[in-house]
Amino acid sequence: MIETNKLHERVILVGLIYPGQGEGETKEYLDELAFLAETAGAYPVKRFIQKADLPNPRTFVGSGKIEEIAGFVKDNNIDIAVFDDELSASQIRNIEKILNCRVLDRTGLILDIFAGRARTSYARTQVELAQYQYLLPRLTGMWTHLERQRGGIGLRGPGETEIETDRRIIRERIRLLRDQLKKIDIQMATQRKNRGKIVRAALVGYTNVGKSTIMNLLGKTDIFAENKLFATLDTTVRKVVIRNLPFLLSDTVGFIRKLPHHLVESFKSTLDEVRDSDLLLHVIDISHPGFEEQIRVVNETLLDLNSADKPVVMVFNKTDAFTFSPRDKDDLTPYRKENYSLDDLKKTWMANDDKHRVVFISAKKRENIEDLRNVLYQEVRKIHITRYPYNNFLFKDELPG
Ligand SMILES: Nc1nc2c(ncn2[C@@H]2O[C@H](COP(=O)(O)OP(=O)(O)OP(=O)(O)O)[C@@H](O)[C@H]2O)c(=O)[nH]1
Ligand SMILES: [Mg+2]
Repeated sequence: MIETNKLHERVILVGLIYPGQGEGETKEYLDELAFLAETAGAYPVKRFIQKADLPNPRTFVGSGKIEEIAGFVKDNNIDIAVFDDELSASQIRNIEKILNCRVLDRTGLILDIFAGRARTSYARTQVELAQYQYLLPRLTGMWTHLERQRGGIGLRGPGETEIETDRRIIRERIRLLRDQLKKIDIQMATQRKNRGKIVRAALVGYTNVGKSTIMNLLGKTDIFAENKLFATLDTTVRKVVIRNLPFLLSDTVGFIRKLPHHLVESFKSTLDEVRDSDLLLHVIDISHPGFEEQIRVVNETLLDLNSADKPVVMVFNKTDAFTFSPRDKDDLTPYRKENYSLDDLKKTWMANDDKHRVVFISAKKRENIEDLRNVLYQEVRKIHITRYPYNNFLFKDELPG
């Protein structure tokens, strides 16, 4: 769906600067939105930002701004205006009327990418459910979207009676998809149970941080890894053996800020893999300027998944791409984040402590992978020993005498 009809779609990005939000942060957010748009196959032409306490209830940005955007859209052949927050049905309707082009919000964009990425029927079912749940309250404003959805949806509006019929059809479809997913959930749970007591570790983290690359390194798999958001939608589980210690490692969908709640819900079964694991490998892209916020987002999502209390290994990846601006000797202004070198950072809260183990690696350049394997070995072993207290022959090389 993405490659064929969107390759050359020209989009503009629209975001608000909320009180307390810095310039750098705003840029990062729109960078991410641009990356999402590019991942969906579109070409971001220009960004519009406006300071506001809250989104304008009618048009998201103020009336002057929306007119300015309308002028730009008209003069520059813009196909879609993408907004960085979720829009209501009436906002979509109002804005479409003024801009005279398609309007998409962040959630809609993420759903589009997911739809293009879903490979297995299982992932497709989950995405379809999320799409319908998103569409239901927005039907009146969304007819242009329905029209352009290929496969799956294909409804047309915008007459009121049609909308009522559409609503009924969609509700019915949601019920059906939920039932289907329930059945799959049961199958998956059985599968997981059948894996027995073997220790389970899950790679978690923000999207595009290198989870699949690490999975491929450790699990000798060949998972699709690329510089796009949400390269992975389906969960892969592999048996990994470090020295003589076997465990299961799973790679799954990445998290992102403002991940729509119903999306998390529809991906419940995929994320059950995280819920059911004994150990988390929280992968972080340390070369990303917003990595600290990304850590926060991941931790919040883990909290949502009731998985915040599992043992965690923090894997700081992409050390090869890390850059910083060393501070001038005579510079007396306080240190800024950008002034920290990797060695400085390692002395901050990122230092190893009892609560979490920390490793710095470059999966791409294969640097420090032995460190990662050692830490994994130790952490898996701790859990393994509690499971198989009489089976410690595995570790006889480490027993005294
Ligand atoms: N510079 C650098 N790039 C890396 C490193 N590890 C992974 N990458 C690149 O980062 C991009 C994303 O890698 P993936 O492994 O697909 O990331 P992911 O976390 O699985 O992403 P999603 O599945 O989209 O959530 C790819 O272009 C990788 O080649 C690294 O250590 N250094
Ligand atoms: Mg991946």
